[in-house]
Amino acid sequence: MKLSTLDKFNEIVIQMHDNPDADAVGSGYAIYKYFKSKGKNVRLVYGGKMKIKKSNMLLMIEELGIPVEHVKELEPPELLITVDCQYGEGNVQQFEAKDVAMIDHHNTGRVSDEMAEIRSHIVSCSTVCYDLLRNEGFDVNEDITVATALYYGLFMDSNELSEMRHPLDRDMVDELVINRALINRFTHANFTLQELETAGIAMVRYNYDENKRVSIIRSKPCDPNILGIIGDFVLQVDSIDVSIIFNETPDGYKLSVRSCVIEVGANDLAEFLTEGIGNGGGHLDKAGGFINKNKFIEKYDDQGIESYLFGRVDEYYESYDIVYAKMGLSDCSEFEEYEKLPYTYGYVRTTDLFEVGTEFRVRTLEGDVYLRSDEDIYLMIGYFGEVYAIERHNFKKKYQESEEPFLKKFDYEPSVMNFADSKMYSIMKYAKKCVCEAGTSIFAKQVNKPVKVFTKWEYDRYMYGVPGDYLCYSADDKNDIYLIKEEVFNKTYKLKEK
Ligand SMILES: [Mn+2]
Repeated sequence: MKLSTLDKFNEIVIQMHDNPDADAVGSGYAIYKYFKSKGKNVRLVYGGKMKIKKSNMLLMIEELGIPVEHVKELEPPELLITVDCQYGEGNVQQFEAKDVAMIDHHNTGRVSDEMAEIRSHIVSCSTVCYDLLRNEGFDVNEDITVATALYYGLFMDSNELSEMRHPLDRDMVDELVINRALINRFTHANFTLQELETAGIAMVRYNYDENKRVSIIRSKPCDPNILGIIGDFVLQVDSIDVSIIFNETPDGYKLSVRSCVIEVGANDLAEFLTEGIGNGGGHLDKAGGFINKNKFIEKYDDQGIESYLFGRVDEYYESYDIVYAKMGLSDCSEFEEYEKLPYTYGYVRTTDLFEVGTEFRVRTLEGDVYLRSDEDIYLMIGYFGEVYAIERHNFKKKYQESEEPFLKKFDYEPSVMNFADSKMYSIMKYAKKCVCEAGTSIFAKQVNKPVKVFTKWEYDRYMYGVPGDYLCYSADDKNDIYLIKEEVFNKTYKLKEK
């Protein structure tokens, strides 16, 4: 959905879920400001029995001057927009409206269309709003209260930024100019005494696997941030290396994962625990995730969530391989030669982006990579918009360069940040088409257990492959080792005929 498709409406009500949290208020306020700037008649409301009473929320609304209204009934507006929730769901009072739009990041099975923007891989609805506004050229930094509200929304939905999953979440943190002192004040008015008790009870009832040094703790329904706090605390126990804290929500389970050992990336474990039934991710030490209840039941029937988690952790620990590209592969016997299918990709000359020698960061779906612009370094833009660096001589061997612009649209547009001015630049502007030369080949094998690959490029983390993905190395550089997702591989390579 493009936000401007809603510009044709004049009487607009933005509705947050009942008992709104920081993310709902941050999202609602930003969207409210957008329509205000268009001269619309707009209101920001929530329904339900409860009036907001958490002290951090009251502070947020008061200090940022957010015009939130608690309503019992509503004159049907021309357009109702639900934010951080979806019309007709249990957590949002249903009001009549002539038209309804939705902006959300919860996974209910509904997908985006011209009246809905639903992105469940994004950790906060505030991030989704930030992206919608950015696409309209609306400068969220023009008003510090808007930037601060969006930031606080993301901050609270990502356990104080520790469980961010998507590069867009990180872009937003980098770009927003906020009132940090205020965020600090909100943070110290975060929990109620009752929540302190909930945390205490959860910690007393821990489950523990002493061989793996893993603890799994179920908490009563609570603010998701409590989970992270319990996790951080539990991880300080001398005999615990990894902790998983979870609670039940109306539509699923919210998880918080913590790890203090390098062999277990909290983000990978969160992804693994939620694979196929939700989504998860974050950082190596702190991560979060969500399991959709319907999908869980569909796949695991009547298995209890605790036993699922313990079983899944076992699977994760069972084995994964580690590959250090700089050291090469010890055994290449099972690799087969594959041919790249003719396909048009994008490429960018790093010297088109910045002057030679400029240090910059490329942000991709797989993580950040640090580079220096050089006539010899190109960036490739792959099938799903994934970006990776390639040396010019290797590029020339594999692809046919053109000066034609590469105009493909991606879900996440890869961006680069120049360290000199800390500004972000879209690389798509500089992207040109290239077609892979027939006969370009690589060696690959499908992996049957998880693998962690430390590539020869300086990523801030390892690449993580799951069974089904392909471990590859290029025919002319045995140290150029990397992973390709099964889905991408099947669409872009075929077995070479002998
Ligand atoms: Mn939210």
